Amino acid sequence: MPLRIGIIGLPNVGKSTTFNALTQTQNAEVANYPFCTIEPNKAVVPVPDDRLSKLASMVSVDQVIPTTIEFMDIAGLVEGASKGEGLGNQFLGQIRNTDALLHIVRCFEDPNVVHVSGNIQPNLDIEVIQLELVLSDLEQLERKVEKLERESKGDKKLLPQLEIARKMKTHLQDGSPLSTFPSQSDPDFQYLNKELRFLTSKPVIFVANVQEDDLDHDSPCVQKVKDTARKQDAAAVKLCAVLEEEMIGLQQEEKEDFLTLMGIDESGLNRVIRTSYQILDLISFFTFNKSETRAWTVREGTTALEAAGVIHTDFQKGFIKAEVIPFSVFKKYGSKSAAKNAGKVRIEGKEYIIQDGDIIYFRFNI
Ligand SMILES: Nc1nc2c(ncn2[C@@H]2O[C@H](COP(=O)(O)OP(=O)(O)OP(=O)(O)O)[C@@H](O)[C@H]2O)c(=O)[nH]1
Ligand SMILES: [Mg+2]
Repeated sequence: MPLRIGIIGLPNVGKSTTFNALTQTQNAEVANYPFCTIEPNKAVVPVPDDRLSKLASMVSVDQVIPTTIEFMDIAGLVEGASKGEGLGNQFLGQIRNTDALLHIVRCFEDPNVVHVSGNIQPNLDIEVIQLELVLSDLEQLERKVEKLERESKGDKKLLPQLEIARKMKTHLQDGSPLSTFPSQSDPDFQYLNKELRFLTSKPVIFVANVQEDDLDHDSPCVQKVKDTARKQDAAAVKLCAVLEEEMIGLQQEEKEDFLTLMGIDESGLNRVIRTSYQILDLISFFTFNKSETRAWTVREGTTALEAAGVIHTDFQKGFIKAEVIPFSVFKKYGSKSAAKNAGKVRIEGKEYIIQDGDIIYFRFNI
């Protein structure tokens, strides 16, 4: 199951522009990856990773299969969206199944692009969206509380869950997101969170969408977005969506020149993807055989046995051991056999904790 990210924000802030750039740029970079749009507003995007293509050239394999992220673009949220006015409610339902939210905030001035409330006030804009998320979660939770009230009459075991659900409801009624609910480790909180997939407990990356000439410094608007992010323990990224769109189709070198010209060292979209990995504690490991090199995504702390299962259940069932070479070591020796001769291929067991950049060969017997 790829990592899923939902894009949210007010109307006309650049969500679809960012989405389009994300889906097309990354596709152009990894040319032989089958780009797929599941639905018009949903796309699976390869995760850019230089190490993967380097590995492929070292082992002379043409087929490169990157790991992926799924992005979902929804229509702009307006005040009242959570109450089901228009299609709002339905949109929020679409992003319940995501792992994180990309909250796009407009920081660009453009008289030709209407701002819903007349002018740009990042703090207020963010509040409007976050309130809608709170209200949507509250609605979910109210239904759950009613259900638990009925069911707990016959099943007293449900009373602790009802109690925590009521506390969560009060928390939301105060306008607070569930990410700040005090008892995060309570098993009933975790159970409810998993079942109802609350929007306000998802990690958030704020994206300040700026105009071109604000890319090389933080405008007051960007500073406000970053302040808000810091207060909420969230991440923040600055980008210019229309510029990212313009970079679609450029060759790697042209792209680098373009970025230098703009005074930045990395495209905003790469940064979005990298930040998503960071906030979700995700890492990549690599495998290769005669026909393909491939990247895989796991959470930090994943064991070799679990990682084997990500590839194939047979790898897990028949797990014998894992041969591990960190990417940096592989790069130094240039091939598996050279690394082996130097005694640099480690043999690890089921409990080994996968490290970012590990190149792994699973030995299994089925
Ligand atoms: N000047 C400028 N215009 C932008 C930028 N990003 C987006 N736009 C323009 O803003 C308009 C709306 O952009 P979209 O990406 O469609 O906005 P959206 O957030 O998806 O809007 P809804 O789907 O209606 O909620 C388009 O005309 C874009 O070209 C930017 O960085 N600078
Ligand atoms: Mg849109």
